[in-house]
Amino acid sequence: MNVLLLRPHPGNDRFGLGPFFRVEPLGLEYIGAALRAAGHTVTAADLRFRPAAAAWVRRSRPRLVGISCLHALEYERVVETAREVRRASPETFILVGGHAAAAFPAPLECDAVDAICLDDGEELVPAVAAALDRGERLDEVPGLRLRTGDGWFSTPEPSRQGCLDLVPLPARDLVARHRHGYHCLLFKPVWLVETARGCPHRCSFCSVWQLYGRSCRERSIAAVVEDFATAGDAVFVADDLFWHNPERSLELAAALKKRGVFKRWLLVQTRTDLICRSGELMAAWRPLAKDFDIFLGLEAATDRGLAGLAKDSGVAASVEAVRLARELRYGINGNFLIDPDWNEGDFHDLWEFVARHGLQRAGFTILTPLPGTDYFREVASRIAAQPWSNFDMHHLLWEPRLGARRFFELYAETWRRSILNTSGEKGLADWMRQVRPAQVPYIARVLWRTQRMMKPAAYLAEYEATRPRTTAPLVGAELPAGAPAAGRGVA
Ligand code: B12
Repeated sequence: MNVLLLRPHPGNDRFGLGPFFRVEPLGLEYIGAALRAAGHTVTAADLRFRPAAAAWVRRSRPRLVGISCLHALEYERVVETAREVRRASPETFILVGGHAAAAFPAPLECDAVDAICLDDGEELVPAVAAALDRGERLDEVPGLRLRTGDGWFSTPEPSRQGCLDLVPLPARDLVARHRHGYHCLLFKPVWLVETARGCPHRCSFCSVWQLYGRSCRERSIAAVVEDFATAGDAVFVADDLFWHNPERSLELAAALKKRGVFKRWLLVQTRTDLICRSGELMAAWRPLAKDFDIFLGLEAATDRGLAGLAKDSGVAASVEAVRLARELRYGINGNFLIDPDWNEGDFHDLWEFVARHGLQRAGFTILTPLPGTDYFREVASRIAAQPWSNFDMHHLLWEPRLGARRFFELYAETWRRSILNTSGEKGLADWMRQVRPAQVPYIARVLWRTQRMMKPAAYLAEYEATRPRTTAPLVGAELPAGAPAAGRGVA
């Protein structure tokens, strides 16, 4: 069967680190490998480079189209893409999957979509293809939301615990033509590698642990080593919590070293308390790359703030983790969350913390109830209707305590104190010195776009343009009955 896999343009990367990151659609590459193993012919298109879904449909004549939906902010674009595919080929079966689709499928339940995948795709997509091939009904394929003449219903429970080694290596050749367009920060081209999936912690803003029931699944050492060895020089590790299993992580570092793997750049994401107890591990990993960055969920500048986010860690761990990582010559990036309920003092506390610990490389996102979290379930029925593209953690979903104008002034000021401000401590020339001459136009373009984050008027204009004009809730009926009426300041 001909299968077409599509990665839509998210539609909204005007704010945040979006312009700094564009990575390959790794989930689709794994699904593509699984489909090929089952004998299907696979085409993949990354619509972020050329947004022409219909042209790809005409060219590849698919019986099945899979569309990925990673982030809640992409729901509208995913539905638009499904409509475009439907118009181009009314008989094609349209399946949507990916993190946001599985965590909260409701916004995708429309006529343009035939089914939504609530599980990993490696097993499920070939199962859907096989059923379509045999002309069978899909009711018995587990892990689907399925459109029928009587509305949407769920097929048997998904496993959500499938083995990550089912497909050892992604089919990276599917989007190889875009390799030089994939980039992270100053590095281009970049490879995305996954060694493990899931997280056992319970941060209130994160939808990952809630989808996977706090589980952590690992790929085999042999598969990961092969993937690293065949990937390029700059690697972003997609794992939700890197170094989670110390024994396995030490074993992996040793196996990579033995294979002679050495990268120009590595980026991993992890927690501060984990770093504090992982000195030996960190020392073992550091020689694997010339530059090695860690993305840390710093989240708040006070213990009270961290406790409010169920972070189960304190600022002492944040400070110690930063010290330890720097001692081992790791670069520290991170993120802080800014609560719409903040007063002026809260902003000042954050600025003071950032300055005191030299955390100007961190980013700042607005605390947002992301679909798939308990926080979302608590407040969703009282968030007024607005575009899902506002769920990019740089928009306000309701009027903040300080009022939108003042909030955005302080939010923009927070970004102005970061290294992304080219009028600040790190000027344009300093950035240019860090890249090869051929990369100067790219980095200049990215930085130029990023300056928008330092302009309160840019945020305010979007807030005014998409601010809810009615009191109709964003979602209602489909939320679990009796969801608690917590949350602050919600419309
Ligand atoms: C890489 C990544 C990014 C990359 C971009 C990825 C891309 N391709 O464009 C970057 C760094 C740019 C990014 C940015 C952001 N991200 Co992001 N990102 C991730 C991350 C860490 C890994 C995704 C990944 O590739 N995993 C590896 C692959 C192999 O797994 P997978 O994608 O889950 O694929 C499997 C299944 O989902 C399924 N599947 C996937 N696609 C499809 C398609 C079909 C048809 C089917 C059937 C199945 C299927 O099968 C696959 C194989 O098993 C996830 C974390 C996560 N666990 O999902 C967060 C995550 C998706 N991001 C998140 C967030 C919040 C953001 C930001 C808003 C953060 C910010 N601070 O600004 C921005 C938004 C940027 C923007 N404006 O577009 C949240 C989304 C929450 C939500 N409910 O919306 C996540 C879940 C992180 C978290 N802990 O909460 N992100």
